[in-house]
Amino acid sequence: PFLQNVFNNHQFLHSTVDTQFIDENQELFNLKPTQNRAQKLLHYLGHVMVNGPTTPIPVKAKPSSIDPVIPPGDPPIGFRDVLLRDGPEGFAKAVRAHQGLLLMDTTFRDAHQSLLATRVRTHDLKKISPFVSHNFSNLYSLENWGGATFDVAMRFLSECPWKRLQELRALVPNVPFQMLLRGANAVGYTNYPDNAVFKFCEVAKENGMDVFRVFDSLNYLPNMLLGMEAAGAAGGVVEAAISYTGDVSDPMRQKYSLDYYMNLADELVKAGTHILCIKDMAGLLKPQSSKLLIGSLRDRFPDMPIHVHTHDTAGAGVAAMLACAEAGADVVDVAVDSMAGMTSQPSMGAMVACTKGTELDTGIALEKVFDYSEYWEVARGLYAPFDCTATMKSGNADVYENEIPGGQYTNLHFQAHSMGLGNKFKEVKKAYVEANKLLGDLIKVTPSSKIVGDLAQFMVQNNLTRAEVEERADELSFPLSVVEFLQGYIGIPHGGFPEPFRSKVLKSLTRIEGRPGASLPPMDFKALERGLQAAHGEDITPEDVMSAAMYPKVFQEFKDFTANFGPVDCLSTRLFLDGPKIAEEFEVELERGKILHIKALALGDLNKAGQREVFFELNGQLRSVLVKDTV
Ligand code: 3PY
Ligand code: ZN
Repeated sequence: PFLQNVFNNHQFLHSTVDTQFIDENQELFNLKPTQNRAQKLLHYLGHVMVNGPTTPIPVKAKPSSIDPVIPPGDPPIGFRDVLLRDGPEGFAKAVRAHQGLLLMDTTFRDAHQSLLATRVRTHDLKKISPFVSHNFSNLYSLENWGGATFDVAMRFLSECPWKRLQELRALVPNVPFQMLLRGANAVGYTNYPDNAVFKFCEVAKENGMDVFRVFDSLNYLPNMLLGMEAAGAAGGVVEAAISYTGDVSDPMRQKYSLDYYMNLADELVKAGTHILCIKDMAGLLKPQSSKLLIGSLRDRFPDMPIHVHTHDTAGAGVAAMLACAEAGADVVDVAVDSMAGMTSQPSMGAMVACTKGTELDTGIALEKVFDYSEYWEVARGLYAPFDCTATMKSGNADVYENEIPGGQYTNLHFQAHSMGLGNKFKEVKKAYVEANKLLGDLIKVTPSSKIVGDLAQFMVQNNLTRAEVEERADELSFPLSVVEFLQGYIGIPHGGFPEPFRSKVLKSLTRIEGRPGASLPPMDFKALERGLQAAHGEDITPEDVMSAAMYPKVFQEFKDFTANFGPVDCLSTRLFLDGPKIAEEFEVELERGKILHIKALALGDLNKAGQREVFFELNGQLRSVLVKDTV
């Protein structure tokens, strides 16, 4: 604007001013791109047209060119109304008293975390939200936040995870929102100071979160209790989740026996959880083990609502969830059909159909599930470049052996294939089993699963057997995550650390005693806020402070991106990923009622500075942006 004013200045135009100063100080013209939001958006689109998407694309498929259609409907009262009226205790009572089986829909979080590398954007979630609110008002909850979504939103989608929460909340007032909280790790991969976990929950609750599923990747009770306290203090529904591994119905698998789970459940109930969850992150529950575990929990805690989470990796998800429901579970997790199966959750349509007319009837109309599924089938096409089905064609019952969590199973499969070594996946899975044994047979879920995965890849890369790793433990350079795990950075595993392996690896390195977060100094949020204001300007919100508290570097990069390209969340997913075609005309709603009409006109030739000029028509006016060609 300053320059525009100068160039439009009457005296300047008629050369009646001395411009020598400008001539001699050309660095004055090294300005950042204009602050105009529309111009920034053109800059982003030009960038994508010249260089491709800013989010890494694993697969060479193009996003589908068909935009999903939103079916119509009207919103009735849901469980969130019960929660707002009666508080977390009243909500838990209503859930337990409910006749029939309740469902949590994971489509907005775990399903796309497991199948589409967590890439689903707020844009596509928002479009279908009114339909969910109107037609699935009897869901126990909609899982739409936490886990990997927080990090990926900023890192790869260049959008604010808090804004997603706020916008979805406005569109879905009646269904409780659920998030996955990694206990003392909040939404990160490592322990945070206690006050950061408390503050995070407080801000999440204020922004519309209702149910906090709290787990710890080692089922380490002190970490779980910390997360539960934080969620409870924020006024949220506390859903303490026991991560499930092994097989309670197998007498040969006694490390994680029925007693182990019952004792842990006792502690969590004693600690005041509102809901008790079994989190079967790898999909290991078979009908037989479901019956035994859920039946025993139901007998021991007749008044406690029980919620079960699973993945369908082996293909037995529906059978297992039916067995859980028959054994007394109140709620099970499903994803809409077109986003279900394989490493995702079992199919909503299948659960609804299989319980129809029985005591477990979900009360959900199957035709609505079909419509919902149709939306997602088309929406999923937009994410073809990230879809695991590009390389993975089926689930696999070998998960009962390797116990790899759903999301990680997809990641490892993809990594093996992208190295051009499809058959390496089998080797990685075998190494995963061996790495798990080396580390003492762990509960495996983020972040402990990553530690086992890192060790497995280390073994494959260096062609090492378990015996060789054990023997040479004092001389090998292990991945940092493995060393830090052995130091006690994420807590203490059930049964303690493996010896002599631990001592051989650590030698004189420090060992953390007890709960890692207890020894971390509290985070200074005021100082953090001041630092952010100095770096990014005054309009730093409490939500921004929490984003930076969780992911300082990712947040900074996100803010830098936005300063350059503006908020790109208003772009449709195909435009975001692929940019417009030449001569394509489209509309972008910058904010409610503020619509830009854009036409992509042409891509200029490469200039000497390695840039291209990209020409657009913006609301009828010619505009261009200069983009560095990095391809
Ligand atoms: C996560 O922590 O993101 C998970 O989904 C664990 O199952
Ligand atoms: Zn999961």
